[in-house]
Amino acid sequence: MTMDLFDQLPHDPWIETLAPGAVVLHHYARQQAALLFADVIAITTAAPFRHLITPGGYRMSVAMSNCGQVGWVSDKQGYRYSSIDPLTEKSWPAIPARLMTLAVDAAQQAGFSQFEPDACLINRYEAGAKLSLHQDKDELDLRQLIVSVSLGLAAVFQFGGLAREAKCLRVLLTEGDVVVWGGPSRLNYHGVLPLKAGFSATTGAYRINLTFRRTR
Ligand code: MD6
Ligand code: FE
Repeated sequence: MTMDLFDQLPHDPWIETLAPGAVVLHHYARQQAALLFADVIAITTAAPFRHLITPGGYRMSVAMSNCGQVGWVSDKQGYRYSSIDPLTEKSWPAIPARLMTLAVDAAQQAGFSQFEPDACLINRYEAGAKLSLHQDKDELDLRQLIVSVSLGLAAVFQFGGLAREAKCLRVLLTEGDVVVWGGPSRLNYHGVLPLKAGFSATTGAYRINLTFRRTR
């Protein structure tokens, strides 16, 4: 009998299940990372990254932008989706074809057909930036999944339960990792721990995360 050591390693991309309906397709988009980042640069040239102010008056450490028919915005009035970028007072740039194809293919890979995102929120983390535990619940139809794509520096993603107090799993999200998340865990609390300083050949000093959603 021959022992093939490669058979004992996870296949690339390898799939990790976080909870019912939530999987990580590790490295799924890695070979496309530089092209995806070029799309992010084009989008954020038209709709620049900005640090939103939460309804409570705090400046978010993560810088954000959007593409798609609507974008996620926050100010003293609250969180909402808006078809106009309040910074430029124009529509958001369209979701580029390469990003759209990636999101739809990843959803299908995870067993969800029929994903038609209308919004993509873009998060940019610098060293020390974090995203506190939250639920994504500003979308109209919470049966719709979310597809998340990470580029550049790695970060620790916390994935909890339906109560803020529930114990969190910790998953390292590295370049090209895609999280496909829907079904019973759609409203689970989640967050990102403060980014460690580093250098990425793709993004330099940053981590970029894209979340594709169907908002209405
Ligand atoms: C991030 N992601 O990874 C933040 N939300 O930077 C999210 O908040 C998120 O990855 C909903 C679904 C997937 C996500
Ligand atoms: Fe989220």
